[in-house]
Amino acid sequence: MILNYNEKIPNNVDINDDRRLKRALERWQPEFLNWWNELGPDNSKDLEVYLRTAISVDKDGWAHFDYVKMPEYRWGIFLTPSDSERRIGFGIHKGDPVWQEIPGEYRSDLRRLIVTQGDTEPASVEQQRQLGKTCPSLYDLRNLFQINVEEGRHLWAMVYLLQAYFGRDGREDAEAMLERHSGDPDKPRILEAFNEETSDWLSFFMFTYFTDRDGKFQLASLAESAFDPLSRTCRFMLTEEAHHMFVGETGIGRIVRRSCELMKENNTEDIREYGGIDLTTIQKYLNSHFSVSTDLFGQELSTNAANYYNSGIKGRFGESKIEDDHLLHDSGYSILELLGDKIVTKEVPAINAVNERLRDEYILDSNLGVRRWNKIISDFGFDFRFMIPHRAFNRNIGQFSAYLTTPEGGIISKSEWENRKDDWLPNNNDKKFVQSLMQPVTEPGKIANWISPPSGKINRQPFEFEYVRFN
Ligand code: BYC
Ligand code: FE
Ligand code: FE
Repeated sequence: MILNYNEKIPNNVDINDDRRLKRALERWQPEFLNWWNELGPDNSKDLEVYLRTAISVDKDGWAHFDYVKMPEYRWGIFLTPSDSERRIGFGIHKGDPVWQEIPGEYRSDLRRLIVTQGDTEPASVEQQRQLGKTCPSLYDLRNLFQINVEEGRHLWAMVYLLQAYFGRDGREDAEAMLERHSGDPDKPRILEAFNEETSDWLSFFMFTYFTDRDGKFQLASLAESAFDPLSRTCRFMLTEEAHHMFVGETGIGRIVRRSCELMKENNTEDIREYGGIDLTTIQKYLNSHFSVSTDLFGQELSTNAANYYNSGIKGRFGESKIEDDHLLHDSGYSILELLGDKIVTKEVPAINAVNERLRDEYILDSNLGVRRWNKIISDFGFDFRFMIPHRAFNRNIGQFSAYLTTPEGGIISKSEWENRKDDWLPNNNDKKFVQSLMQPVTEPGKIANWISPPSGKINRQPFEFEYVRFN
């Protein structure tokens, strides 16, 4: 299915057939552009960026590459093609045809999920607003902007659902998406991980590795939804998400490679004076981003999640591939629990543990890239290994938020935490050092000293390609 770009708002959902919807979207479009110009990438409006634009929603060959000025990017509304045979895969409505309209009793839950999802998208753009000024190369600058325009499109995806299916409430929600801002003390973004500025590129790569990965798991769960337009929207968003996580994984991998080179050349682990980021510091950033992202899965035991599951509006990751009754009325799931000062496993009703199960899958998936980073280190012959901290470490949501632990998950006192936290999380010194490395490199083919060049290409263009033109 080829997408139509002749429309003011590119789409494959026939918005022309619905005058009220079209009006609402056309009214929202200039507000979105105002927001982009005010809170999107700073000082970027005249840059010509070699961007990928979706031209079809098919799995293969959906992308077109060209230079675009970002305010002229064609943000649109794209859903994967509908499958008229699709049936609800789980919960009490299992086996029924999927919904094209929202049953009244699920309206508020669905609205809340869509608003929460939508809110994260512009939030991430706001968080990354200043990063372009310190890019390590044009290749990286282009990847940052690609992610930013796609997160903008993800906002469009959720705003479309709100405006098409939730009437006046949805139109108000769409406005509010542009009124809450990351880090705003009065009107912050909804989820905590989206209220901190991403102020350096090590944080950016960790964010796209760990936090965009929450996006992957949440979107995949929503892609199972009985509400078909939500499912189809999320399926298409997932194809874009893959690139965001790729940028994170390869970004960290390239930093690790460069650090290992500097360690080898200078015969020391302490490579700061040679302008590299020592592996210990990278581990601290990993600890921080992993733990903040782990919070995004909610409480271990959640009646919200149980209700979403029962009613069919949010499923499990890979629901159709799981072999069970897809009802979860009498199955169990084992979770970690605190018993005194010990962390033990405990069997709970599976339906209450849907959030924790998703967090489990997320942690498994997070480990894969970490293993690849460790392989780089071992190939250099060094013994250092990155480790994903225990899920109890540094948490703000869920039962573990009441406790302080080591990265290994050992429960410790407040005074021990105060003594050791600077060894586990980036301290002011670390942040100052990392920030000191953030000097822009914008000459084609050149790269900052703290990161190695990419091995891959973008649309077969080499690293030396002029990915961004400054006119
Ligand atoms: N922060 O029953 P629970 C992405 C609240 S990332 C603050 O566990 P639920 C992206 C909760 O609201 C993907 N509050 O909640 C990445 C509830 O409040 P009430 C984003 C929190 O609803 C990078 C109470 O605690 N998508 O796309 O099952 C760049 C009880 O909790 C938090 C989604 O999140 C928190 N972290 O789970 C760009 C998907 N956690 O009811 C983009 C949509 C919990 O007591 N959202 N609370 O007032 C959801 O599915 C759910 O809202 C959550 C929370 C999984 C987030
Ligand atoms: Fe997104
Ligand atoms: Fe993303």
